[in-house]
Amino acid sequence: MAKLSLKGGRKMKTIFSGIQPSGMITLGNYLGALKQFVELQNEYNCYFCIVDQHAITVPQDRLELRKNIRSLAALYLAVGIDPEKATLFIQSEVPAHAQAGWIMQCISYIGELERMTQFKDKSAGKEAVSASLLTYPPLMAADILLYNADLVPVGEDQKQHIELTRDLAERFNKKYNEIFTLPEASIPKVGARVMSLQEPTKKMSKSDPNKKASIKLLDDPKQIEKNIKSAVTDSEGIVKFDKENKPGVSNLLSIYSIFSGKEISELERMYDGKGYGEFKTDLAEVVVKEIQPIQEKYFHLMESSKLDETLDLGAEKAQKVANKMLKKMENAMGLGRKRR
Ligand code: ATP
Ligand code: LTN
Repeated sequence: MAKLSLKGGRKMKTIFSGIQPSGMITLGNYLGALKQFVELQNEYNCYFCIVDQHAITVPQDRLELRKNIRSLAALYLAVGIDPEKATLFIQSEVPAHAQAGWIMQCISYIGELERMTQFKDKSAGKEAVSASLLTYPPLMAADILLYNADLVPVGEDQKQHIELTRDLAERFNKKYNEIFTLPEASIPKVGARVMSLQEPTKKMSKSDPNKKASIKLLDDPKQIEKNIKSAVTDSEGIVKFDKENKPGVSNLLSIYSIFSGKEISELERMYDGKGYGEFKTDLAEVVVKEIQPIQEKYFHLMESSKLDETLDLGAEKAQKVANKMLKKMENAMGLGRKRR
């Protein structure tokens, strides 16, 4: 079915975003990225990608990776991504990404790639650092630019990569031909940086080996309750938002605020004089209440044929758009023979 990209006579703006199948989705990924996607799909022409080629910038187990790809696809659908509205696909099934990624590498400078915080964090203290960890951002730029995306919904940690994408797009436009739209990051006001439950000054990450540090979207209610109860707080016993001095409690308050729809100040009032025990029990309850129906849908989807059908169709739709832009890029640079 052709996608109608007109809304009220105006051309609908385009969104692109991706998540790595590098482990089970955490509450951080859900609040920083996935939850926004569901709201945005009604207003924008959306492309949501399972970026498996980004995941292999660090070693992955072959069978685990395959499992994580399917699982992430099912989660996209389970949280409410509607394949009638948005295009959902796997990066490695659309070869234009790697091809355009190479072109973007050719216009990137090593210096600017070495300045990326994610590269510094992921390579710190490692003896063998893959070249792809450094060239990760040009591939990400290719992902976004292939679809002429106007907006890229991501968590705070990806802002620097979007800024680099804009620089690369501008550089290409000036040097070769004005073909790229300059994208903007869309970062949620609350939940853009959910912190680790064990080290609340570090972001919650799906590849953190410490099981108690995160809440995974498929954790069972008991596990969720256990992890929230053992979340690091402080000895003050006052439920108050103070990121500097009370990072643990502030993190839990932010999570609670998004799940309950209540302002942080309202939550502070509710738990005035009550200590952390009750606060944590109630928080676990609101988290479980929202996540449980997602889990039910997830298990159902994993058993149905809808998942593969959606991904097949998604790859087909994405290929059409991406191949067109790739040709434009190659023509602009003089690669191969001129084609239309
Ligand atoms: P990894 O641990 O493998 O690096 P990750 O958990 O950081 O993975 P990504 O796949 O890199 O997750 O990110 C997917 C999306 O989730 C991105 O938009 C990212 O900004 C967002 N995100 C990741 N972690 C958090 C977090 N702690 N809080 C809010 N958003 C987050
Ligand atoms: N780098 C991102 C994942 C990612 C992405 C993208 C996000 C790859 N390509 C394009 C938005 C748009 C991450 O690590 N979270």
